[in-house]
Amino acid sequence: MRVFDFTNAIMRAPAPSVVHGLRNDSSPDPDFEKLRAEHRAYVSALRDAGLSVDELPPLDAFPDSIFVEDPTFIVPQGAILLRPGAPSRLSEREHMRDALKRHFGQVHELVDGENADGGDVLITPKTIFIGLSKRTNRAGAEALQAALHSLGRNTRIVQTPSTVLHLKTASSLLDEETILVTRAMAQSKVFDGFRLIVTPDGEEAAANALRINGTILLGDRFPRTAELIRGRRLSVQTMPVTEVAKLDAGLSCMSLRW
Ligand code: CIR
Repeated sequence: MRVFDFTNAIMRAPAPSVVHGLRNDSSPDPDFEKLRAEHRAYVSALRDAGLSVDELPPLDAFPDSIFVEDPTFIVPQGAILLRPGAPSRLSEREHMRDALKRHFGQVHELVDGENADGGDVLITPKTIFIGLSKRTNRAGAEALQAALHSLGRNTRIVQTPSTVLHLKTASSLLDEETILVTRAMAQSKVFDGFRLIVTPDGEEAAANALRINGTILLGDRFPRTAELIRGRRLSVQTMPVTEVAKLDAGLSCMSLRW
């Protein structure tokens, strides 16, 4: 199954409230204008790669709503409206429904008690990995698994390392058989059978990279990771994500792609 060929994306413009987004530590608030510039650079990178980007309006009532990857999950066969595990993010899903229906004939929905964040879901050619985490519970993972099976996709439920927010905070697919991972993720053995590239010490946040067609988008603070990826003859485009990182986010979180 081809998993890097994208023609479409959904994104949401940041509202000023984004600076109050959730974070796990006491990181300072991001700077709104700088974060907006990072978001614009990301939209441009997707458009330059040939994607048609449906950019949704800002939602000031939901600081984390630019991270559209979490309330929704998309494969070319269909869309699933998830239920984010953070209470402040749950109703973001209500603001994604119309956008999903604009693009997909069939939209599956998780129901009360089934929590899953799209950040916990990694697509690989043969299997879609669903990570159990503080945001994704077993009921949510199993409901998502059932929805994906009905769309003809194979899945596996695994454990997200307890040190990270989401499965994809610590992993991203670089090519059909290679995954960029943090050391903790590599030690978990979840991706046994894949070739693993481990982020160098101090560059763990690089693990949330994003391949769009032939290019890997990577944060610009990770030169050693960039070198490792280029060493595998893959093309890398670096982007600023310093402000977004203050909200425990990276490159996959800001778009839905298919
Ligand atoms: C949150 O804690 O939900 C946001 N501040 C960050 C979400 C990042 N999303 C992702 O990794 N898919």
